[in-house]
Amino acid sequence: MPRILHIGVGNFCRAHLADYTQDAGDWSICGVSLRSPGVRDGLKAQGFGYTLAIQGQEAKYIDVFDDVLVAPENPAAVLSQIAALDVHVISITVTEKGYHLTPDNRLNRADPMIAEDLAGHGPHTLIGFLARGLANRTTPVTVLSCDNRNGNGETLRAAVLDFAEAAHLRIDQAIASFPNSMVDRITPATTEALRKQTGDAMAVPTEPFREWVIEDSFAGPRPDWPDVQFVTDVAPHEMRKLRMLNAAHSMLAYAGTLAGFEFVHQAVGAEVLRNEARAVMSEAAQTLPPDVRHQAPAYAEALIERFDNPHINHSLRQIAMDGSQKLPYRIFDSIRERSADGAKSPALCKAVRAWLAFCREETAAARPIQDPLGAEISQLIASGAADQALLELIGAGHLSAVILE
Ligand code: CS2
Repeated sequence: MPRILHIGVGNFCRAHLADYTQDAGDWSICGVSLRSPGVRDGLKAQGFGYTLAIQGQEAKYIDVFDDVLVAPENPAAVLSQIAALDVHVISITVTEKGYHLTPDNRLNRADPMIAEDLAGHGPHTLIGFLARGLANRTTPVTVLSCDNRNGNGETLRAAVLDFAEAAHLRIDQAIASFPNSMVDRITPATTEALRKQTGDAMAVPTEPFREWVIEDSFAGPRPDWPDVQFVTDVAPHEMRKLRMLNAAHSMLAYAGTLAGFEFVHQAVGAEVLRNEARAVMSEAAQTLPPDVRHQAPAYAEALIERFDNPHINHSLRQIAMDGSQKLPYRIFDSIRERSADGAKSPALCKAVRAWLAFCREETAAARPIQDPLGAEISQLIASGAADQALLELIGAGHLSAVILE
C-alpha cells in the first residue's frame, strides 16, 4: 500500500489531510511528532483510530494512520521514512513557527534549533529532517506543506535547499517537488467535554466545511483525494483565504480577547466586532487578483456564518498565539499593497493596533506572550519601548507610520 509520511500530528491534520485520505482509500499515513509522545501514546492505545466529531453531522471514525513516530525518541527512524520507497508524499502541518524563518521568509540560520541541526545534532526541526532525509532519497517524492504560510511549498523548498547548502548536503533537485497548497477547515483543540461526549480520548472536533487547493506538480503518485482542486497557481486561493479568513480571525482574536470574550462565535456575535471583521475582509478583498475578487463578498458572508457556529468553541487565545508569524501575510501584505496604491486601510491597521494592545495587556498582567518572539516583545514593552519598536521587531517597521497614524 502506498504511504504518506505526515509530519505534525496535531488536530488540524487529523481533521483535514487524514479525512481526505481516508475518503480516497488505498493509502495509509505514518505520522511523525517532532516533539512530545502524547498523540502517539493516545492513538496507539486505540490502534491509531479516532473519532472525527464533525459538528452538526454524524461523527466519522478515521483509521487511516498505521503508525506514529516520535522524532526525539528515534530521529534515525524518521530519516529512514523520509527516504522510504513506499512513501510518495511527505505532508506537513507544523504551524507557522515550525519553519524557523526570518521575517522575509528565508531560513533563519541564527535560530538556535536550526543552528543545532546545522551543527549535526538531532535533527530536531522540520527543515533539518527534510534536508538530511531527502539527501538520501533515491526516488521522486512530493513534499506537501499544508501550513498557513504564503507560498508554503516554495518557501519550504527554499529553506530546505538553504539548509542543505549550509550543511554541505547534496539533494538532487529533481527528486522532490514542493507544491504550494491552500488548506481550510476550522479545527479547535479537543475539550474534556468532547472526550466525554464521544467516549474517545483522541476525538477531534471540526466543522462540516473543508477546502483544499493544491498546485498540480506532484513528483510521483498521489491519493485520489475527493473534492480537491488541482490548479496551476494556488496564489489567488491562498490570498483569499489568508487575507480574509485568517486576517479576520486574528483581528477577532486580539480585539475579542481585549473585549473579554473567550470564543470566536462570541466575539463575532458582538455587533461592533462583526462589523470590524467585515471591514477587514472588505479591505483585504480589494487586494485580491480579479478572478477571485468577484467571489469575495459571498465568501466573506460564508465566513461570518462559519465563525458564528456556536458548536465549535474556537478559543480566541489559540488563534492569538504566534502573532509575529501570522500577521505579516495575513495583514501586513494587504496594508502594504493598499498603501502603494494610495489607499488607506483603517480596519486592517486597527487590527494590528489590537495586536499591540493585546501584547501590552498580557505583559501588564504578567502573562507570557505565546509567540516565538514573546520574550522579546514583553521585554521591549517592559522597557517602555514605543509601538514602532514592536512593529520593527516583527518586520513591519516600514509600515508603522501607516499603522499608527
Ligand atoms: C486560525 C487558523 O489558529 C489560527 O490562527 O486562524 O488555524 C484557522 O482556523 C484555519 O486556518 C482555518 O482553516
